[in-house]
Amino acid sequence: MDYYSLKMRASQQVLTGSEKKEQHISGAERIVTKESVEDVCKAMIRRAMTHSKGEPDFINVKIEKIQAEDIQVLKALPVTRVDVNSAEEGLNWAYKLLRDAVVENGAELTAMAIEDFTANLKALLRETFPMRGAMLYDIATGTRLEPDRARGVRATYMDALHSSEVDGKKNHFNEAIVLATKVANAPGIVAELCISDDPNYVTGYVASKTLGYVRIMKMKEMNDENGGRIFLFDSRKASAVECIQYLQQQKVLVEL
Ligand code: PML
Repeated sequence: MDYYSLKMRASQQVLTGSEKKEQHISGAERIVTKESVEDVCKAMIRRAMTHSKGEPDFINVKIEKIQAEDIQVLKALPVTRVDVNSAEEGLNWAYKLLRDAVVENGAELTAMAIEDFTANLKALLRETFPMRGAMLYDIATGTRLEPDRARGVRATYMDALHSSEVDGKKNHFNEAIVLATKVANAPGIVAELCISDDPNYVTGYVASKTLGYVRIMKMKEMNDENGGRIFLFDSRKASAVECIQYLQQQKVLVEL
């Protein structure tokens, strides 16, 4: 069977002072069969043109053929949820779960001492807010490993298996479980923390192969556009090059 990777990104030029800057409006990606290519493209363009962030003046759609044998099929991480009464409680849950994941990984050897762990994470999270992609943080050395710190690392080439449906709307959960499953399976990844940058979406998650995908129902206040992703990585288990190569190049379909 022939598969195609479809990627869309839309942006707008905005004037900040005397400088023109490109502002991201919308992005989406799918891996679909040949029959769905046209309809999915149409839906992606509709998504870009009707986005609440504004009307884009640049839309790029990239279509690439993929060989079926180059696709890795993964089982989705098991999903659980944590209901909380406040964003603070949600964040504390996230820090605790990440601590558990790091401890299981052999905490006494990490540069992040357990008592400093939460403070460290809070600071790292703030650093991710302006980044487009995720932070890749090495728990063995306490250093950031993204080749481009402003851009971060982006996990790409993934979709849900058999998801040939044409849906122009963003479904945060569906897209996130696919991404989190791919990330958790990347070489050297210990865990992931995600808070959405959508000001209208307060649910986030912590994920790892051992924790599964833990939805934390509130991790920030409504109307807050600060969000980010941190990939906790262990350089004793794999090289950063190997991990980034998997995140950015390996084609993955996730069985939900
Ligand atoms: C994003 O906006 O890309 C992050 C989505 C997080 C989804 C969390 C969930 O609903 O499980």
